[in-house]
Amino acid sequence: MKIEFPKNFWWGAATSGPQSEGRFNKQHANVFDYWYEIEPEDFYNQVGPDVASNFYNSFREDIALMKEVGLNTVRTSIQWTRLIDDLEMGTLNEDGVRFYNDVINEFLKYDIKPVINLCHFDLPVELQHKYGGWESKHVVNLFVKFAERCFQLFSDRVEDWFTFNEPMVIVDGAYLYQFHYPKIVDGKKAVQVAYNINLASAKAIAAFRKTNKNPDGRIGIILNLTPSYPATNSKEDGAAAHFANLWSNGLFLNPSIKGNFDEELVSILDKDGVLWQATEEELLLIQENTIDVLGVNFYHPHRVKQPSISPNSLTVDWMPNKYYNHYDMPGRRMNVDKGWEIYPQALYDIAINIRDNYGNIPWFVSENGMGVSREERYLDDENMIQDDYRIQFISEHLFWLKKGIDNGSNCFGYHLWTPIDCWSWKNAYRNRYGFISNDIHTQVKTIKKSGYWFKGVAEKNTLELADNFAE
Ligand code: BGP
Repeated sequence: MKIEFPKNFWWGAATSGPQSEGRFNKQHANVFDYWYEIEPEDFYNQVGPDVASNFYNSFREDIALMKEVGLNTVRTSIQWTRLIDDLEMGTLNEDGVRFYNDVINEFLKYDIKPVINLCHFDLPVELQHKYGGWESKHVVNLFVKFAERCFQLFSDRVEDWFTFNEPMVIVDGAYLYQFHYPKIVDGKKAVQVAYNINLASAKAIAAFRKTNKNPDGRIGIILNLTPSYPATNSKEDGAAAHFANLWSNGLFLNPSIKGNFDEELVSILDKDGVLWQATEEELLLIQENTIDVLGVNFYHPHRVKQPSISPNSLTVDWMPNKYYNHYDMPGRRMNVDKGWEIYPQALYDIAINIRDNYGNIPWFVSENGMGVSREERYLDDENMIQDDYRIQFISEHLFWLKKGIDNGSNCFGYHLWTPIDCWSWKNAYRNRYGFISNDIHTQVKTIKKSGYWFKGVAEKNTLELADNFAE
């Protein structure tokens, strides 16, 4: 079976500044740099972000390898902590400007479209300590200043911009479930942070519309969408899944695309006494500055069931999961290394949801992928990782994505996480995701079987599936 994709489809991969560059020559520490300094034992094998995949030093060789695996677009992010010297004034760091100019030009030299994101969890830690980070609207304005500098410097060559990657993860990780620094547990603060990041994104979009130099320039946001499916057909499980979708997906999707927050969610947060502080002026700004394009990170679905305690019973602290419980569905397919369910059909559901409920906005899969640990298990005699499982994983997701496209969803691309195995937050180098492997001790990079395979798909713009391919 051959499946052809739309013309000019983005065949690419995504990484981020903090996960690939290394700390070399960086003026400021971000929250993860700092966290590693004070609590290295929180990171897998105590490996921190100091070297990452050495992209700061080896970007020319790395981009040449990305070309070899056929990528026509690559996303990375500009680090606030590298580009800006004085965070209040927004003054530029000379080496930071030089570095990002060189990187962008190198991508263009190979005819790879650079897709640039502005915040991939990497808030300068000084702003966390001084102002409470995203809890503060002053930090929102400093971010917009940084964003403006990026548009002024690079929008002559960069067409596709994104304000944030997975802002929901900042809310969950830093303010609810303690997997990001500063590991606060505070539902009310979490809700305010979500609002403030929505505001920061809208303000950055407004700045883009004033400073962008490129007639083809577009701006968007990258959201991790995890469709929530109820455990059973019961009314209670249905309500749990409904709330989980409003909270995990709608909190950023609605303001980003429709310019307002879902009324039902607002009234629940209000009733629970945790609603954000907002002004009329800010809400108008959010309304007027919606995105042009959407990036969707999809890894796994979310199965939910009714909460074990009644949402109306008194609890000391507000947590969103008082409205739902996670449900381990028996018989689900798992990526055992990462502990995530594999359910490619969800990509079809996402495509149809965007088509029907979000104005069929142009979107792309901005991250999808399979993290595998101890991947050297799959090395063959020629030193190549035989990652057939990754080829199967990508094929299945592309299959369901194409069904969504055939049904009218406006998807224009697919990016794997990640081009070259990179450092990953608390998990450091545990799970490998790339088309290209990286020996973290020698920084020797080698194309995996999936890299050569993907090149063929990208060149033909066609996915070829075996006759016995199982959906
Ligand atoms: C996404 C993030 C990426 C990357 C990926 C894999 O949520 O946007 O930055 O970290 O997850 O994560 P991990 O390596 O922890 O499995």
